[in-house]
Amino acid sequence: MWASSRRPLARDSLLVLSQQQIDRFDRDGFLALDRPFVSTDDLEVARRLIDGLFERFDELPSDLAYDLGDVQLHDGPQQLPEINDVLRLEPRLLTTAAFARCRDLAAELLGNKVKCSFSHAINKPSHTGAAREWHQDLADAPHLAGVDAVHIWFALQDVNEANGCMRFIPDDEHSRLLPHRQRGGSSLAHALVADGVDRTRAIACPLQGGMATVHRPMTLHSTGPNTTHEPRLAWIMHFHREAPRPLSVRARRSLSRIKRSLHA
Ligand SMILES: O=C(O)CCC(=O)C(=O)O
Ligand code: NI
Repeated sequence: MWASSRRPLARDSLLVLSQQQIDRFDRDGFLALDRPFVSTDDLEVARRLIDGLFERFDELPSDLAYDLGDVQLHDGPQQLPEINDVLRLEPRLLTTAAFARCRDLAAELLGNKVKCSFSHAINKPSHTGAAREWHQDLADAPHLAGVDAVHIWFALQDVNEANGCMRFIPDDEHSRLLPHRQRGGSSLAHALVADGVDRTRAIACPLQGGMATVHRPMTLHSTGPNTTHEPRLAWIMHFHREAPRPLSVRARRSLSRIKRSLHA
């Protein structure tokens, strides 16, 4: 059992961010939500689907399922198994309350209709010394610089510093994309690690299952080892603002008619 207690969802848990939370996100580049925003039952549904994917880890294509630890592709026990494109591999995730609530959360922060551009899951097996070291997600996708996006790290069980919760370094006016190198300086590693990180400002974000942290692609973050007896699982969703749909020919003609009549 991953959640420490059964929690029905109170009506007032339905998420509406306060202005203070939105301002904090804008200032720091991250936000830890302070209460679960899905019921324990809905959390279990999502957890079961992600668990099912990790049970099939060895059968999944190796370009989607691999180790974020020292060596990306290898047989046997994995240090930090990651599965990419989970919505394509397990489309039932799209119908979960967790997905709907995370999309609402992204829409609140981005202030518009949003699209989930990427989604992955990371397992931290019990008693793994492997940390996901400091990095900026933008280093993996520098072509997305300037895109208004939020990355939601949804906790599938209670997380804290003992099992590897998220830690962030607040953005400031000096924030920029730092140089990154492959983990351990090894060409066999997939994970990128940032150089020159000032860890003294790091903030750990313990969460109950069903809560989430949100961060910007530029915000520095890491997770520590999992020293507990249970694996630590997270489902991560990247949302960006949906581009406005181009107007249809008919709509463009009507618009021109209206403009002409205004200037007539
Ligand atoms: O779950 C982890 O250990 C790392 C997650 C992460 O780096 C991310 O969500 O961008
Ligand atoms: Ni990351």
